[in-house]
Amino acid sequence: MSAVDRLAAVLDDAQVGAGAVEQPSSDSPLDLATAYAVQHALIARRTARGERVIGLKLGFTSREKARQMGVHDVIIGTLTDAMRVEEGGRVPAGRGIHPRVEPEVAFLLGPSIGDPDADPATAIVAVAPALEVIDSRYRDFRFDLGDVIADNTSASSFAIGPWRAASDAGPLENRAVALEIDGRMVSTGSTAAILGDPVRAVATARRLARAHGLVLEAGSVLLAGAATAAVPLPARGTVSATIHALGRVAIDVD
Ligand code: OOG
Repeated sequence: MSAVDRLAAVLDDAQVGAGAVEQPSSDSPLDLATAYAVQHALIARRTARGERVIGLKLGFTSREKARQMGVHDVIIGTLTDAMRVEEGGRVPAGRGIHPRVEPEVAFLLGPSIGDPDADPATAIVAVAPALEVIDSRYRDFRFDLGDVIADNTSASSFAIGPWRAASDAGPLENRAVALEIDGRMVSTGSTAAILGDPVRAVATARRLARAHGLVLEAGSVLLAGAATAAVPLPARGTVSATIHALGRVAIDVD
């Protein structure tokens, strides 16, 4: 087994068994190409078990998130159908290692995503509020850039609220975002925190996907990255994200 496959197996087992592992960087840092190769090998293990890739996600598109984690480059990860929780659905709190939750904007992409000459914004078919549960497989939720890329950007699960057609969603560049737990406000922000305008996530994802061998195709979901710092997922309760004039999405943790 190659070093890449070995690390993918360690991270995969850590996710399945909900046990934290040592950061590869504590030995020697992974370069970008190796880190993405590990992520690909990790996803190949999941698809071999029957999971289907349904989209991509960006990480560290907001300064607040980058500051929280001490990492400064935008990264890209892979979403599978097994990570998706139905809107209003249940997330078992005990399944993760040290899960956190963050409010996001989700995009549903259409055919022009495959056209390199098309304006990336025209690839957005629909927009929705989303919640992402992240759960680093590393001890103490600590990592460097290579570590977190290899760990599929901490992706754990996500829920997407009602889709709204892009044609009537209006400009997204400065909408209030609220994260609530059982009706208590735990975090607030603006969609402006996501690359200045979350629509920019499409061009960024296209560039990163091309650079690192990921596929962004019509029908894919794209999570644009968190609008606020992440908060610990509660042991139980209702977590919701609301984006002004776009909608609300909730999950039940128990
Ligand atoms: C990495 C994932 C970051 C985001 O939205 O910025 C991310 C992490 O913080 O563990 O998904």
